[in-house]
Amino acid sequence: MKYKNILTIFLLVSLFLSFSMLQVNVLGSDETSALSGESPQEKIPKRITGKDGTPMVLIPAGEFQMGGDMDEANEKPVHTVYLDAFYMDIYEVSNAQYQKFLAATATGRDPRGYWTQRRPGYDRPNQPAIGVTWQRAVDYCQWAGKRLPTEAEWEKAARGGLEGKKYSWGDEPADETMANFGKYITGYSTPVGSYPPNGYGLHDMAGNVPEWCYDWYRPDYYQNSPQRNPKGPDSGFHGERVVRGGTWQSIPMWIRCAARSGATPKPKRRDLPYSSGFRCAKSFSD
Ligand SMILES: [Ca+2]
Repeated sequence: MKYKNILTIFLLVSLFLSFSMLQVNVLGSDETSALSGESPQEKIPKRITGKDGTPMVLIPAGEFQMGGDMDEANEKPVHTVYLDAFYMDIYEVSNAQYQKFLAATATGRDPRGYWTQRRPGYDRPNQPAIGVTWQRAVDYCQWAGKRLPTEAEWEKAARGGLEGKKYSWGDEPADETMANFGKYITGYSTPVGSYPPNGYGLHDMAGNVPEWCYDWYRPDYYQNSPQRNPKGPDSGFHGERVVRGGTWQSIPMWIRCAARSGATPKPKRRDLPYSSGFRCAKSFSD
């Protein structure tokens, strides 16, 4: 009888330990992710916080289909691209964050800006910074221990893990519940994160403010771009850098994941209200 009791206790303890280990595994899979294809044993965090205090999410390593097969020649051909794992800012950089950068760096101010002056419609702290030159965006990212995303990284992130879909949420038509777009006359940018996230948890990859990428812009780049970790051509068409995602003014066509455009890195003052904001990326290996 005594022997039976000991055996029962032993079995109960074993069951409890097995259950606990199962729970640890399940919890662990929510917080970390295997670096697919490279080192299945290695666990890396799915979310991190950048030096500027903003959350970033892991975009896993792997292939995706880049480009579009609509009428736009600069999106063709659709081609397979492999990217190493990287982190992407969940939100566009806000006025408040950009202000912190200006205050913390030698520059201290940016006379071109829409963040230090009262500009009704654009100047709230949680609205995205706009009118940022490409170089200032690069400087901000560096200050925050990050970098601008490449065009390929931006598009993979925008697709949110979906393949061959038109928008960051899928093929459903764009409407006012999904993104800030189509408000050409009366609209403004909205506070970052006002619309639902995509499959990777990223907000405003469609519309709100357009976003600088690292690459020079060339309409024909996809004809001969590298298959692994492309970083853009050596020079830009009319000296332009890539801008992605469309704006609060865009028609649906221009907030598609594949839609490409370029802009002069240092916009003219009169174009500032319509020029770019940005978000940062970070290599997993950094
Ligand atoms: Ca955007």
